[in-house]
Amino acid sequence: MVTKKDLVIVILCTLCLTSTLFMMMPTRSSSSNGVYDPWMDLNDDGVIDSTDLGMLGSAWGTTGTPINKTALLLELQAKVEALETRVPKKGYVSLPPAAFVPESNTIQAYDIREASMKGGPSAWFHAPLQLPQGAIITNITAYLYDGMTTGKITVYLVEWNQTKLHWNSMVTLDSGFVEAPGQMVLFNDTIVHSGIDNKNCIYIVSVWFSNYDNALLLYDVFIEYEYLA
Ligand SMILES: [Ca+2]
Repeated sequence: MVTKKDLVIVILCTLCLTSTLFMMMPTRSSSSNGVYDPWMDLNDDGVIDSTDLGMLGSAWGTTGTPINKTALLLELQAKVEALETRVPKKGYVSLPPAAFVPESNTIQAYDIREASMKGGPSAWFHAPLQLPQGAIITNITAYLYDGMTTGKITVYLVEWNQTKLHWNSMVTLDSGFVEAPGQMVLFNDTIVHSGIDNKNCIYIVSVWFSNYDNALLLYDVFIEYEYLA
């Protein structure tokens, strides 16, 4: 509790110190001892004057837990440096044909030597995708062969949200019905719901073959992502 008597003493002390400081200023500023100390500049205005002294006077007699400001500054600096060094790392997942499970009543064939698979008619294949929690999928590439003008292969990356009970299509790659370019590399870096949330979601790569034919083959689905180690 600050009494009136204390207040009067503080004001008198403040006035006394202020006038002393003003008297000292010309001498001190011209001497090597008058070095500006930012810790004493309480209102951070670049000058130590009566305002800082007044603030000190207002707080006169109060008590509390002291802070080692230099240690605090060094601790904050260390934390900032640690955050700055946490640059995202790149990760890669390659799904070979053998990673895909065919749906029932699907004709399918895997050629291990050529690392390819084919399926049909209207065949679905699915492969689970397990990535680190918090990873961001940046792009997906499908390596395939489409030599059919009447057939195509479609690759889907989907997310099943078990909390909200609905599917999210993240990206689709399609070789096209009309085109028959042969060897293809399909690439897409526009991924929707690209952040991996393993707590609430599961992730699946699904492939659809319109026909069972040597002219429709899937070789590899390649996924690139970023994560903080
Ligand atoms: Ca085609």
